[in-house]
Amino acid sequence: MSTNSLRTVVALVLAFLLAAVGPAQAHTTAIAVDPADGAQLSTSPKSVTITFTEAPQADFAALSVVGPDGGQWTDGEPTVDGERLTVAVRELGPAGKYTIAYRVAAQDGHPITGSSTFTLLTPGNGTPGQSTNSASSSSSIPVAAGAGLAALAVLSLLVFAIRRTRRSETDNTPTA
Ligand SMILES: [Cu+2]
Repeated sequence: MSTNSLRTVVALVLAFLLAAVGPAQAHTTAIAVDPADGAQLSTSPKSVTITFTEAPQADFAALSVVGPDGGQWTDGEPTVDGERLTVAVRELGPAGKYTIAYRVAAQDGHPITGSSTFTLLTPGNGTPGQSTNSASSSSSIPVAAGAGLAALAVLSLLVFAIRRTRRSETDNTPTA
């Protein structure tokens, strides 16, 4: 690979890095969560809905509800309808804190993630579903794509740095 193409690669990698770690605030934000953050409920909600300032992309949407037991309490896949991201919820089980976590892609591609909680005061008779929802682990939601991209970029830079170091160690002839 020539020095010029290496420079091009590095430039591209840096561009990707900047895109990945760029402005954290997306142009779209969630303006409402139902049930509201901190809500105390005596019965199971039928569904969970996140409302955004502008419609997110229909693809890549994830919405999970994880109970105090660690179980996944959503029923089926989430759907995007205009500005609203909704998922049906099973009849809940144990009383305690349930965590809602969501991730959508804005129209400009920015990921939008967030979470909130509600508390079930009276236990229900439901049983949790399988954790097939990709948003089931709230900590892994926000950065999966960005982290992968950043790791790739760092790796590329590392390879480039190693090559350059090796060249300067072995090649002592002037490069003018
Ligand atoms: Cu944006």
